[in-house]
Amino acid sequence: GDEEAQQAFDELIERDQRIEPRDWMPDAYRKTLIRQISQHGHSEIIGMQPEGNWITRAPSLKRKAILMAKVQDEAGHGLYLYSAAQTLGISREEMMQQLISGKAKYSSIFNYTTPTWADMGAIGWLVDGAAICNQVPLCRASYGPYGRAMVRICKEESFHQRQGFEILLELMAGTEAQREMAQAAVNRWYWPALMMFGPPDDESPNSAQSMAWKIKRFSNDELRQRFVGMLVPQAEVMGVTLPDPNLKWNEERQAYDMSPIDWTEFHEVLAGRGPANHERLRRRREAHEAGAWVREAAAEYARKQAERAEG
Ligand code: FAQ
Repeated sequence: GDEEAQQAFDELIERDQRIEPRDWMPDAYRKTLIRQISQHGHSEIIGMQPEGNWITRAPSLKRKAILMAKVQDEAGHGLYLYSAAQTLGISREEMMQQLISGKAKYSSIFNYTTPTWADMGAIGWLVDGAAICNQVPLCRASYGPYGRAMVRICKEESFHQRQGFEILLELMAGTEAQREMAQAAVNRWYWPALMMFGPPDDESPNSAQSMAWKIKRFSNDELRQRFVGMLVPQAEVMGVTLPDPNLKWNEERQAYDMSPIDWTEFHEVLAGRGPANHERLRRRREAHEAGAWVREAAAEYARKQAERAEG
């Protein structure tokens, strides 16, 4: 019965083994995975826009080719993640409806604008950097299809982070105006990147259960600390300043002291009132509508192929 199934599930989690799509799982486990994986997929798909915005204006053919490849990788990540969520019993169509109706969440970070080329560097360095910090532990998530998708995604994400670092490094070795542009982009993206890790631990309603289920392995604040620790030496190499006058290693706590995060801004963005929420959803909706004929043609083609196979 259900009690036995629950016990088998608990044992798999306890032994650090994987839950697979056909295994019995508690409804709440299924629900939280659908929530997190679909939000993650939506973030990748919406996350194509801030950088897609610069493909036609990249400063050289080489930069344009790299940026196109990166944005294509993001589409691929979105698709693996949607596939992983589908193994839990939700359809692609339903997830897409949740996204374009504005019901689904996606990462707060993609609601900020990209006014300069240096923002491409800051996104790669800070946003992909935060993504890696958060996602490397997710490679060990207890749900098999999610953990396995994360392995490939993290490899691609590391390349993305390096290309962002390299854009900023080159700008920092350039003219005074280029250095200022790089610093301004770092100033714009630093705090929003710290917010990517989610609310502080004592205000994170999902953390305790997700950690007990071994979906999450570290808390939001732990990962945020780890991220800052990764940035400090890299900022020194580039010569950029992280925009927090109170950022300092605390020997006693073995952690960085930092200024408080402006959680009001975070909640405003989540409520749909960030700088680009409206634009992001509008463009996603338009693309979905413009793509309707492709989906119809593909479905019709599949139907004919099936008919032929039968006949
Ligand atoms: N934005 O209780 P918790 C990328 C929500 S990387 C929006 O702590 P949880 C790569 C949260 O959903 C970005 N909402 O929740 C890329 C929950 O709401 P709900 C995507 C946020 O799940 C780079 C509520 O607040 N990465 O795309 C945010 O335990 C460059 C309470 O929070 C992932 O999705 C936020 N920042 O922890 C692409 C990673 N933070 O659902 C293109 C996977 C929290 O109860 C270009 N996800 N919320 O209504 C996770 O690791 C977790 O879901 C967390 C949140 C850590 C994000």
